[in-house]
Amino acid sequence: MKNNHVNDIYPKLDEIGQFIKFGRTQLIDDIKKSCNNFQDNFDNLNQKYEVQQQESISVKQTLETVNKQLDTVQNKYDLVSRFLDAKPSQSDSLQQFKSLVATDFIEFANHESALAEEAQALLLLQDVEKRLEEITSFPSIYNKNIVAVGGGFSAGKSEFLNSFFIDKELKLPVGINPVTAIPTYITIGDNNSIKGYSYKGGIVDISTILYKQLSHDFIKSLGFNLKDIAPVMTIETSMESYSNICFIDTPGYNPSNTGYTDNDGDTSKEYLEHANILLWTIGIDTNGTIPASDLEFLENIALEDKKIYIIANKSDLRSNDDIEDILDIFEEILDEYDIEYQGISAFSSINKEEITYRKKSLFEFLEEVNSPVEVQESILSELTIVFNMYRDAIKEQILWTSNIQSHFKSLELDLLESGININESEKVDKRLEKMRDIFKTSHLQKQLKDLENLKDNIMNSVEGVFQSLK
Ligand SMILES: Nc1nc2c(ncn2[C@@H]2O[C@H](COP(=O)(O)OP(=O)(O)OP(=O)(O)O)[C@@H](O)[C@H]2O)c(=O)[nH]1
Ligand SMILES: [Mg+2]
Repeated sequence: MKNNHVNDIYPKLDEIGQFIKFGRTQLIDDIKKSCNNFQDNFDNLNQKYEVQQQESISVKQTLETVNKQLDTVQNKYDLVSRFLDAKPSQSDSLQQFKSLVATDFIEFANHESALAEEAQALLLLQDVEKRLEEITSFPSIYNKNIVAVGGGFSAGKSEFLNSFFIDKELKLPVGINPVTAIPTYITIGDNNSIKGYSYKGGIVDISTILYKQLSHDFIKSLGFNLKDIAPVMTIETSMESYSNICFIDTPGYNPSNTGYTDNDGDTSKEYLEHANILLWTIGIDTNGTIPASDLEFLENIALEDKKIYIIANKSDLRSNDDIEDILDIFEEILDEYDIEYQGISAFSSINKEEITYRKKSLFEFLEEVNSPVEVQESILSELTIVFNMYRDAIKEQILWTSNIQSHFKSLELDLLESGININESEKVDKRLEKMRDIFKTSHLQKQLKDLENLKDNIMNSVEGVFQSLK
């Protein structure tokens, strides 16, 4: 690059040379030489400057990369420490219920001997306790019908659920490698909300940006299985319908063995087994039939009390003729395997459309299962059954004891009638007094009262648990 100021000097020097006709050409040449040297130095410096500028750009880029890596490490560290630190939410009413069962109920049961099925009653109470714990941990889920989405890895389970989301900013992570690692409950909500649940029952808020990264690859980069400390996630987002449904996105039951996918099959099974409604997804891009391993998996989960609906996903990648043929084959196999299905939908999750269906449309099926669930009523009536069992048993015992007492009375009268006055024999009198004492009903009447008190307290604590969710 030429320095403009140096360039300007040359014509001016020539002008001066002509003006001072003293033959000072030597001086002018010297000045020109100095100017040339200056130009050379300037060029050199300029080159160095450009090299340094390049170096500084590359240093900046390296710094940016390092900063990004640092951010990622920091985010991972934050996430893990938040999960480890999260405390379970405490509901006073739930604590009260637990203590009523652990102390008051046990004490009552120890004193009471009328009920033969005591163990069954305790199991029922423990089951209610477990359900109340779940309800307080997942308040957005308790009154919903659970619809689990299952299937082989990459069948398009997550993409299928994404097709219901209105806000495109929020997406379940999808991809061609095993993606879904942590089962996720999805319910309708006005705002996006993503929460992770720690192994201790604590809750961690997760940003949409971080959530997008929570794939098997991310977990692999952590170096340990995040699922061990964060076994489940929940998402609330706007959907057009399904206010009474909670979908569950599950990991593929048969992932290829990369990263921490080993127990995905167990996780998948656990969640699918607990759901009453099952959407079984098969990617018909690669499958023209129901894979044998799918059938084997389905045979191993109790389907009898479940409604199962089949999604023939990725139908956009097949011709209409192909789709009809595939659905024919699906129907044949399902019948052959005695799997009672509600319907089959040839669906495209990418295009969010149902191309055709057998038996019942997917949307009709989902509308059908979108009915309200009365959890509070069902728990209260379960508890009522337990207390009625006790009440009936105690009442029966009171009746039996009263019967014996009246027999004693009759016996006394009979003896009197036959001329034997028992009051004359102190021995007989004492013995009878003891017998009357054994067969008195006052302690049973007290148990009945205690039972009513216990019932009131337990019922109130359950109502308190539900009240705290509102
Ligand atoms: N063309 C087309 N591609 C789809 C469709 N559904 C899913 N895909 C693609 O298939 C790939 C796998 O989809 P996912 O939703 O991640 O599959 P998945 O069953 O959740 O997989 P895992 O969580 O790993 O078990 C992704 O690249 C999706 O974009 C569809 O209906 N049509
Ligand atoms: Mg998935």
